[in-house]
Amino acid sequence: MKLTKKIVSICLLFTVVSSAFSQTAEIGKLSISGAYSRETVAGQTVGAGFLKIKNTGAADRLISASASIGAEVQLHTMTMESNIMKMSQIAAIDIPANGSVELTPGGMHLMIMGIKSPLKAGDTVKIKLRFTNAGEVEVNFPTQSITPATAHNHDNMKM
Ligand SMILES: [Cu+2]
Repeated sequence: MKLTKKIVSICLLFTVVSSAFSQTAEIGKLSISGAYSRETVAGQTVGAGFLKIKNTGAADRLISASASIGAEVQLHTMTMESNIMKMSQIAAIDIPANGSVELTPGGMHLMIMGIKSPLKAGDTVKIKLRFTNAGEVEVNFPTQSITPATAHNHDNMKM
């Protein structure tokens, strides 16, 4: 007797998108991972970049960033002000000694100002980061869709 099991599983893919481009970079004692940017809609002149910086050395600071696709790249933070999220520019982002800093939607981020054409999912934005001690490094920021979650079904899988 043959037993066929019907397995239905739903996979929810949150911001995980594989890319042919490396989103990691190493400079000095810093290692950068999970860098990505978000797609923009027509007419939108700003874009955002997110990443994680891990530090295995002494304290450092991210002091500036630049990208050829935009007029300038600013360092931003988000704060809650009477229930409204407000963005403001900051001069630097501290990276603690033997610690890490994460730039995420809703928190600190890179703001690409004056983008020349919309960022599309699948594109890769190159952003140059400058640190006080570690120096300069260029990082690939693959552009991800702004859809928060993508669902797909694995139907009628036979086991
Ligand atoms: Cu911003």
